[in-house]
Amino acid sequence: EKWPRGDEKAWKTSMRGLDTDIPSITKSIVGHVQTSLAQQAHNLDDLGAYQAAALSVRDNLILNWNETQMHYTRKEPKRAYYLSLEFLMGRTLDNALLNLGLKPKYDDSISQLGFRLEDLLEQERDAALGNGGLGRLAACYLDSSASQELPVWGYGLRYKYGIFQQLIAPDGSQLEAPDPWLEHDNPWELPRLDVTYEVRFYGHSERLDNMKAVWSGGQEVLAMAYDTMIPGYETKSTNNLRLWESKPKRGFDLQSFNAGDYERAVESSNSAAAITSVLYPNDHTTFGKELRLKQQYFWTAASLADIMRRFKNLGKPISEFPDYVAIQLNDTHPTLAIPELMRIFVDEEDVPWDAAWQLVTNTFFFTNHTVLPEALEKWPVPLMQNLLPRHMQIIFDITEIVVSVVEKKFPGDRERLARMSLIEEGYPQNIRMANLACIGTRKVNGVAELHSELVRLTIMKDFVDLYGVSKFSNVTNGITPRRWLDQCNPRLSNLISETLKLPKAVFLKDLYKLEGLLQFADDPAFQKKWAAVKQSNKERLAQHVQTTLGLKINTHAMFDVQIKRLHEYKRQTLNIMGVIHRYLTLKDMTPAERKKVNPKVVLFAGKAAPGYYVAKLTIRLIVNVARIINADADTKDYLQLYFLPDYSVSLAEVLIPASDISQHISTAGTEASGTSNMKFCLNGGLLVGTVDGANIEIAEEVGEQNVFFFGHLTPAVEDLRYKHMYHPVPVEQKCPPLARVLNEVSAGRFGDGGVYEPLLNTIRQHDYYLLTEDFDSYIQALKLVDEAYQDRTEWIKKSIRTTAKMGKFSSDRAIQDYAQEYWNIESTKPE
Ligand code: GL4
Repeated sequence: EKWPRGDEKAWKTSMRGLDTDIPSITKSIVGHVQTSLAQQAHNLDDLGAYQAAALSVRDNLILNWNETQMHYTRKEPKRAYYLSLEFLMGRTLDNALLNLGLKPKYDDSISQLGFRLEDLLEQERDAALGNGGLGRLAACYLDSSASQELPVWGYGLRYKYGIFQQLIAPDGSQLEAPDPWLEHDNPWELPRLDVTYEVRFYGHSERLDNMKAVWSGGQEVLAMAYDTMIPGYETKSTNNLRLWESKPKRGFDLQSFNAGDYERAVESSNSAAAITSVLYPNDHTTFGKELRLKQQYFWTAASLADIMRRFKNLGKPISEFPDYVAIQLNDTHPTLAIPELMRIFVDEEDVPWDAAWQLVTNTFFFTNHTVLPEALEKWPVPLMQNLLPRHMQIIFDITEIVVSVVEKKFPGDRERLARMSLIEEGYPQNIRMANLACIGTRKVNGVAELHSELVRLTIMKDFVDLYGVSKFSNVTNGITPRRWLDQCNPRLSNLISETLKLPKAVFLKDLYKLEGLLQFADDPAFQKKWAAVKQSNKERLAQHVQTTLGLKINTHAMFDVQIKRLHEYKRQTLNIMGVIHRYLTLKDMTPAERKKVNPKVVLFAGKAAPGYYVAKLTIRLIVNVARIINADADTKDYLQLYFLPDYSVSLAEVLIPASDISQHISTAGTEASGTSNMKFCLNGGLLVGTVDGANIEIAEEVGEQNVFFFGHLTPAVEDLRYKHMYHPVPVEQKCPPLARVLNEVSAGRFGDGGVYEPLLNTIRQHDYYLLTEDFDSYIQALKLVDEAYQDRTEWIKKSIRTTAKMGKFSSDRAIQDYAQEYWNIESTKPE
């Protein structure tokens, strides 16, 4: 091949490689201090040193990233694209160092320069472009894809503001502040000024013959790419997460400007930038806001244009599109990609409608993440009609496909047809995005066995009847052991490596290797080391709470943790009622009796959606109960309660390794999977939980004797709710201990008499999430937890056995499942 330009030798001798020895690392860091930051040694603070170190690490990432992308371009493998509105990445520096294998060297180099790596890591702000489990799952999947050298790219939005910062007001309630995470330069992204696409909104669509149309007019905005490098663990393979930012197509609207309407000209630029300004802070609820629909289309249109351009560069016939492209829809948020790809094929590429539909349905895959009805996306037809007139036509045309296949298989079954239609009748009519996502994709999956079964039995039942069951399967979620074992719990990772006599890389790449720990579970010397690691993690957390909140935690107590979004179905209310019950029980005891009680620290963290009144009231209750309990001299040695504000990925990394027991106590059938349950167990924490989501599969792996299960099972839930509705029984009768707790709260024992009534009434009245049904068995389970903890050796054995059996829950396993059973892609790496 001919060298493209200039003096080949000049190029080749000047190309730099990775900085992998300490002197070049130090040189690179200092170089960034001098030039990129224009600072000097004498006034460099931790933040500056972090930035210089990050820029130096980024240089290494970029070199690997370039090679990987060039390799993909040359090799032309089939690629998979993960479309997610949320990527909850957390911090990057530590992960990049681990994956590059350069952590010890950077550590040395940074010490030489007079800083501590640990301090620099703390300077980094979380990239918090997600709400909770769904967004964090996407981040774990990117790590696993790169680590397994799979050609997978993520596509999302570059929100200017991530999930809000949570503050606690003096009265205990949640306040929200914006999260300007880009305030300091973000060293982990590359702006791609040359990668831009125009995205149209509004206007009108004129139908031509052959099912085609011309969409014109309206407003056009620009999508510009920002690329984030995703390094694989111990491999050169470095994938890409491409996030789109919206920009006005022109700085101002020339026409309005010439007309002397300056305000209007500037306004158009404001509205374009608004599209990617903020992450919607709702988990499990949809609000039907036009701006959210704009986000969804903006993102899917830019991503598909980009995918299409890459495909066209291959020079293959369009009929081979699904041989080169697989697209995973992370929940229904990117469902507009289905009509958008139809629009591209039919209107722009002249593919006949039926052939286009074949291609589309062979390209997409859909993951459902919840069966809660309030999370099922529906968009009003008039809104869609106005914003995306061409897509509305296409959705109506796809509806015709549904009608004809259902008519053929179930002639005359009008009710079935009404349920399955993409259009829900009403005023206004609504578009059912889950139905569209189902019929427009090759496969639909849930995220844990029970959840996938519920998907088949409930929201997708009619579609199972239509397509057969094989279209609907399961991929149980997973977590990356790099972040959720080695990074967050280096002591445990070291102990495992030393005990198994294996380099860390062996079990961090093949988590089933942890099974080797089983043979050490009964070894007293190992048990002692295991317990010492837990203890030091508890002290690390206590230190963190001390410095951030000024609170003193009893590190000799059992740590009982519930950290997740605040939601009625997750039942933080059950937990706080249990805490109050424990407090009242302690108060009833004599001092001598108390001395026999297992001391416990209960920790909560989590954000509530800003508009979710009952969830916010729960936070307020927890904070105020904590104030009373922690100040009570009778009980404070036996029970402490904390609500840690502003839960984040980084906070989870400190909390999870410190937990003895964690709570996963959703009403059976409501938590699709849960992923923090896996993280706790991987770090040797035990679970108290309901028979729900991935708790079930965790128990299958670790043995039911190592999980504290309680509560009604999924099949009972529907009947119980029915009874509650039509034959309500007062709490006083059904569950006296719970009634006592509710009455104490009502009576103002924890202050604010009266303000909690709306929360308490959710339990006294419908009790949709069945707290009154599960309270007794919950308290019983907690009692078993206490008893088990008293026998510390037995407890440590349980803890070791739990960690040992977590192999299944590596996201490497999950992503392999997607790669093989869904996307049909293969590993490939640069030489
Ligand atoms: C969620 C589920 O609630 C959670 O159980 C699951 O682990 C996660 C990832 O699959 O997806 N669904 C929604 S919506 N938010 C979630 O976190």
